[in-house]
Amino acid sequence: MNTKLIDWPTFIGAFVLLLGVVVPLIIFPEAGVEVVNQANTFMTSNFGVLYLIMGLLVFAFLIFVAFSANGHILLGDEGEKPEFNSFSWAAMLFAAGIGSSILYWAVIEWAYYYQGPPFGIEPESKEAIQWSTAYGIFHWGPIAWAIYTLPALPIAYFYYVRKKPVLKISEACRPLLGRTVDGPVGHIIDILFMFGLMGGAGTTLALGTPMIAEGISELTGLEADMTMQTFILLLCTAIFAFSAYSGLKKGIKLLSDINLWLALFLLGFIFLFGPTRFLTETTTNSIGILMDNFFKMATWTEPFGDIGAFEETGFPEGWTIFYWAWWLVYAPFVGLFVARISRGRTIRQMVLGTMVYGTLGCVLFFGIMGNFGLYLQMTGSFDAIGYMNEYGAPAAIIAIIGQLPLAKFMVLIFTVLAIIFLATTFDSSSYILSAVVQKEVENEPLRWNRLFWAFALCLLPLALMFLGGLGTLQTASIVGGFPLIFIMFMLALSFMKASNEDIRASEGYEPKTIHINRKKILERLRKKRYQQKPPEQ
Ligand code: NM2
Repeated sequence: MNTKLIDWPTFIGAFVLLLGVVVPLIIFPEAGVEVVNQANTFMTSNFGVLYLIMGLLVFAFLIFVAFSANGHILLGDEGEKPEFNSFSWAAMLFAAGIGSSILYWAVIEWAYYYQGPPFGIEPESKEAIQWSTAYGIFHWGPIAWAIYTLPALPIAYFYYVRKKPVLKISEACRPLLGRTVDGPVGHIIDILFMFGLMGGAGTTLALGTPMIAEGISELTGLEADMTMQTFILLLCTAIFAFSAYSGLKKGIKLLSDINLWLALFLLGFIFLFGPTRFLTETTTNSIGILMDNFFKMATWTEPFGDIGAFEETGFPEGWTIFYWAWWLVYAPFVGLFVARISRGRTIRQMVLGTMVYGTLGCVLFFGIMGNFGLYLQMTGSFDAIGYMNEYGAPAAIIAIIGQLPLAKFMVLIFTVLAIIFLATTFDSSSYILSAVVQKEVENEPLRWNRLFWAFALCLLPLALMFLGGLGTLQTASIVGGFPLIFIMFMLALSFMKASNEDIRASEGYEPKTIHINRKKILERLRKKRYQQKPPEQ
């Protein structure tokens, strides 16, 4: 076992932090639930607005970058063409950023909004239906994808412009922090990034596992209990471990490709054999609602709830704030990946590409799967909400899929899809976690190191599932995401600093202000008109 390559302070720091959270939760589950819920309320009610402001600022910043001089920078050498065509690029982007959670939330998110809408709207009213179709797309839309893209800016810039491969987030802060990243500050940044990612993956794995368990239970008749859930988590780690260990590097790539086709098949099937027109119309309509209310949704803090003027629903804390935190904890990790696949694109293409393609992909899932559930509910053919309130969300998700023609087969496809998604989450997260704790990475992180983090990743979701409750799962991301708010700002500043310096230093660079000479233009126009005149007879 090669241990010389390991950056021990980061390795131990991150693992101790993880154990420091998980062990007390398992030893004192009851007090644990209490503490976790208090942490959730404390963070979201005091600092919730910070997450919302961060979301808006990141969105505005990326639009600014895309259309500024910095947006024209090519990520590569002069004249280089994009390494991947747009379709593969978008597919890889989606595969990296999206996991089993989209299967979970696309199917069921509307039911939560319908029962607990924002803006003081009557639950289960006609108005609530409208919002329930739009909010899912919002939480998986342009702001969310902007959060994903920001860390890709400095990382891609260092990779392809300054030609310095970066695998650590601390390294991406170097232009701003200088030498200090070589000391404890750098370790702290990396540990916080790892802690966030473990929190985010914890939320993903703890949501996905019970859903897979329900799918297997539906197919085999076995009970979806904690034993089965533990077994599933270990199975997914094992699938991944096997492919990592046997050197089947292509194994995971193959799994992601299978996943892409299975997902397209599932979406196509629901769209064609489900209520096609309803799905199309409702999705189109919800895009309109989203565009009309984009900023209202992005800034809804339920401001009058605290003083009793409004009934307090906890909508922003339970949803928008939680979601921004959840995207945030994955952001540096997805950023590393987006950077890697963006060689030969301009910064503007990379930024607009993630925001547009990412959002479109999510619209497909939510528009087709979510509105299918809504359709069943509205037409009275299946009471998804009643089912959810009685048996829980994971069971309701499987039951909704079970309403399709060829029910068993579709549940099988859905479950396999979720399992592969989960295995690829283990693969990619453990890759990054192990790479961050190494001083150097040649081709691949050390095998034992990777397996270590893959198994470490099981700990938090096991504890969270054991405690139970959606709020508990959300807390992992919300708490883990908090320090990342500040790291995001550092990443943005680092990028601006480095790229502005280089732009200024570039030979022949001239500021892009164009001075309009009105006189000349008028003259030219006059000449043109004269030329166009038909020759006089
Ligand atoms: N996000 C996209 O399981 C997953 O889909 C991982 C979750 C941040 C909500 C990402």
